Amino acid sequence: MNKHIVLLPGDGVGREITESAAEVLQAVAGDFGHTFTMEEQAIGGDAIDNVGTPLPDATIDACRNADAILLGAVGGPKWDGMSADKRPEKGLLGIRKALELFANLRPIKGFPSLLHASPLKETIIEDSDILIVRELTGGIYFGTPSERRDNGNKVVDTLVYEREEMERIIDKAFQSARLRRGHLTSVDKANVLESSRLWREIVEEKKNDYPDVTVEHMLVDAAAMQLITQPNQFDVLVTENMFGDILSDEASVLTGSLGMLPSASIRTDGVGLYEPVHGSAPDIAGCDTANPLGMILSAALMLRHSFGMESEASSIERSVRECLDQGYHTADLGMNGGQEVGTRQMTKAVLDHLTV
Ligand code: GGG
Repeated sequence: MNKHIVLLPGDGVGREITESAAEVLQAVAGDFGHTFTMEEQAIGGDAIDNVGTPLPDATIDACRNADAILLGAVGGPKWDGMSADKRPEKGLLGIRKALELFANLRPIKGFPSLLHASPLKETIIEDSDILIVRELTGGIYFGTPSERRDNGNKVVDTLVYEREEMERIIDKAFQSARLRRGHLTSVDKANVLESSRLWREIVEEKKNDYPDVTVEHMLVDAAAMQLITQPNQFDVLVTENMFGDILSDEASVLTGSLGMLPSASIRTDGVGLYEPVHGSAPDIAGCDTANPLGMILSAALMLRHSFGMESEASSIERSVRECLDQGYHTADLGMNGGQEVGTRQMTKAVLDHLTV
């Protein structure tokens, strides 16, 4: 197959890890007889510096015409003082919105050889396997007004959701649960928020369409606690934008490091965007110490979800598992023993362990 991929390295460690993923993808293309053409475009702080806006039109156009998009990370203290429309994160939120990528799938899958690296190793399960389905294009990250008033002493953010925005993500979560262990946990704050009460009503309506899926509701504060204390009760967890952002970062402790988590941002059809859950880690940018595995695993998700290349995706995931089993680890994984390696060496290890 011939596929065209847009690379959006972004800021901080984004460039290093995007290069790693691109190399792995080219190796997989060679192994399986595909041709992947790749084109780089600017986003985030990188785009602000070079073009004056976090999301240039050329980036949106290229993404619209691509078969899939791989994004590194955006943000950094360099742009902290910028006005709201000149912040790197505006580029990330903007591309998700422009492409209507409303469903963010964040698989939380443990690698057995990393379990001892987690600060919660006493409570986690050997084979943690949770899918967090996060609504990605609505809620408080997008509502207007979002501004300062009274000389900056009063702030307003706005949480808006349309019923349809909730319905489509809840449907996606039910469909995902049906393909997994058949259990859906819907997370909200229905004791306080009107938006959560509508969310809960919709889940109740929808559950009649999915009789093979068991459903429970959980308040977000309880979910935050139980993700850590009883993670094995969860199969698919669905929630709105901000709750999903926070809970999925929290859930990363189950895998040993935020650096391990991939994500897919998709719509019902059309192009998908794949990125690691972690941010730009500006403190280690350019140091060759960033963990590239969240990004490499995002490339595997891309092969599976956007291109239907199951064997190719599995070959990457197998290689990552093999590398970790052999003790290769980046500094964030905090393992005792084995070989601590940098971004480049970890990428090379993954390349070396690829099998068809
Ligand atoms: N690769 C993820 C990334 O760059 N995260 C930074 C960020 O702005 N996150 C907010 C979000 O994912 O909504």
